[in-house]
Amino acid sequence: MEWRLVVNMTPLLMLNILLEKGAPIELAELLVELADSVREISVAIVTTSTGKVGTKNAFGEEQAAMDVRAEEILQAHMKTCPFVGAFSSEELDHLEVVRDEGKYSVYYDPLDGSSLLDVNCSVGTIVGVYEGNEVIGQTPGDQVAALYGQYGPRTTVMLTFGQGVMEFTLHEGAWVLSEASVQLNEEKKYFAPGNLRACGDRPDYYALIQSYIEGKYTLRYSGGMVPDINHILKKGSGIFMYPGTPDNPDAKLRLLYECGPMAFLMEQAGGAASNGRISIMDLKIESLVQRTPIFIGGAAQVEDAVSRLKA
Ligand code: P6P
Repeated sequence: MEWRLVVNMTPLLMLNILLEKGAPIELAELLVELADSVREISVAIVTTSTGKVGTKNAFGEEQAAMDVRAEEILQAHMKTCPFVGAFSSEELDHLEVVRDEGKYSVYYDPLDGSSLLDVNCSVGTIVGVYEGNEVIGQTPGDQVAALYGQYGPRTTVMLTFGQGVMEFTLHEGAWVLSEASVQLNEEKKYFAPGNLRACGDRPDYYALIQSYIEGKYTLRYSGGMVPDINHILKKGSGIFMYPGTPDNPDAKLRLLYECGPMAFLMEQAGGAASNGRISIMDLKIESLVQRTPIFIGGAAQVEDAVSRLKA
């Protein structure tokens, strides 16, 4: 068994917490490696330009300097972690195989919401982990771990490996367990209505939004999926929505790099995630660039919303 050199107490502390919670050693090591990537990105974000670099990602979206820098940091960690066999990213157009004997493949959005950097809003990194190097044909329900890092006033990591959801907060370079068991309670009325433009083509979505307004729901939408989902997990309530339209039924958000990991985390916290017809966790992965509509949050709120929308 290959043990990593623990350069400081941080990895050991987080590693021990994950092992005590029942994580297999190789997966715990990988999660610590990913948390270390988040720590490095949190440092880079402060000094790297918020501007675009003139290149495009696999989805044809313009790349910010921090998209590229975050990708570099994650690739460096994925290439050194002995348990990673392959990885792919929202910034790549292929699966990067790093070692045939690797136990896991890793799929990430290195800097989700990078268009918010120039206005200094909170952004994040989203990661899903699968066993083996071949994810096509699997479902997000096959994930063995998922996490997101949020770069806000504080840097936090929300993670699961199937034993509930834990939050760690970066404190003076060290990861501290800040919430041992994140759970929804559905007591408050929050909503995060993404893709409001769809109301023009979707009278059902428009009617749903109207009902939240009439029901005096509190709007909590930042334009960043990570802070918007984090709001639901930390407040214990709410729904985030990003529907499709007749012209673009699959909408914008990516199954592998955004919706799948978020669905795993939300279900582990007692919530649910749907594409408007079935659970995101049951969607068959057919390509690395697959997109899906998403309705995610408290289970009752998701069920109610989906029942009132025409799939
Ligand atoms: P829109 C950010 O670009 C992102 O991928 C998610 O973080 C966010 O939820 C969504 O797109 C916002 O999309 O259409 O509101 O800009």
